[in-house]
Amino acid sequence: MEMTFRWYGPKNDDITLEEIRQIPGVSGIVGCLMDIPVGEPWPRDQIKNLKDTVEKEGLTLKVIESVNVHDDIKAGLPSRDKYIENYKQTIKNLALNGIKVICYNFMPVFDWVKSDLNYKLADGSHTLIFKSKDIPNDPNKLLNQYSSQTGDYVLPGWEPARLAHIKHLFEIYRDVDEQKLRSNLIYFLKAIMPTCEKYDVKMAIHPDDPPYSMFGLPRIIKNKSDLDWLCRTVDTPYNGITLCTGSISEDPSNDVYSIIEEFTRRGRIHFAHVRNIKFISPKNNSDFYESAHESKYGSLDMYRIVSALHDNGFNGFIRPDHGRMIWGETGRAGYGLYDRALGVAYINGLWEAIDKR
Ligand code: CS2
Ligand code: MN
Repeated sequence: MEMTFRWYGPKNDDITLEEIRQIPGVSGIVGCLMDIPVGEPWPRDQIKNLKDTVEKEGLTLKVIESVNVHDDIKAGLPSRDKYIENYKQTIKNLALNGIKVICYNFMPVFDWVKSDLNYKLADGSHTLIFKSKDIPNDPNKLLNQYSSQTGDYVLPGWEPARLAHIKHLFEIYRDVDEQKLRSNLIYFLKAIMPTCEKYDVKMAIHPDDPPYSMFGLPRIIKNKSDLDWLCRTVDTPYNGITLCTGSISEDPSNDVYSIIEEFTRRGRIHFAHVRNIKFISPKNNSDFYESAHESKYGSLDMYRIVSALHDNGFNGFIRPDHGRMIWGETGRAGYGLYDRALGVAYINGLWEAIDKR
């Protein structure tokens, strides 16, 4: 496995590459070009710039998170073919700069949903929390709340400029149920797979977060059978998975350990997001917050998670996922330096111990 760390780029992240390179055991950056509007092809020179910047610090750039998929593709509009061509161009341009894995998701309109990005835990740290009763019916309310909590940062999937057209976005999904969304995903994958194969770039879909419908919009990457369907329907290793332990586990009926075992064995997990979550109360049993990475702080057994990857031959990229804000740090929700660095050290420690068993 190769340990990586997500970085939003010089203009969109307070954390520097100099800081990241000092985290023991991190060799790769998971990067992105935040400023390219969704659907536009990523220019080769801008990718090269990013790669050069990362490599100057002695780090590698082999994973992109995310190349977002335009809503016209997800909704299956006639204009999707144009956006698919752009996506293929982006894959090619990334490949020519050494990128091996592209993380993306197929959630309509939004990326992840939480009810509060700055929830204070008993130890004084701050974290992301999901309480179903605090999710407003109107996503605009959530957008306003996020904007007030994130300051200058733009949350991927919650870009105010794109969501200015939120009515239109909901409109285009009016007749899109799970079945339609599935066929639109397959249409997209079948169209891009030849490019992925030719340029040796693996696609890695991120599970829906949370893994159930939000705001009446369909979600289709929620559990083991969805992942199985995805892998069987477009049956090539280039059609793979970003296994996000937190997102998958947010549905308490998902067994994250057996999902990791199965899809690692099948060679379909190219990228792993390893984080812990803590279910809050037995009554509302899908409410949770994002805890420290260590097993005892959350509801997941991180030893079992890392063992499931290790013992089934995982050789892809891995990163800690969201971290809490600790030691007075402020910044991009979920993406501070300190707690994610602790996550790296912990995952690397588990890996070494398992490896020497
Ligand atoms: C990420 C996702 O921050 C996060 O939770 O895991 O936003 C992820 O980057 C996207 O869903 C992938 O497209
Ligand atoms: Mn994730």
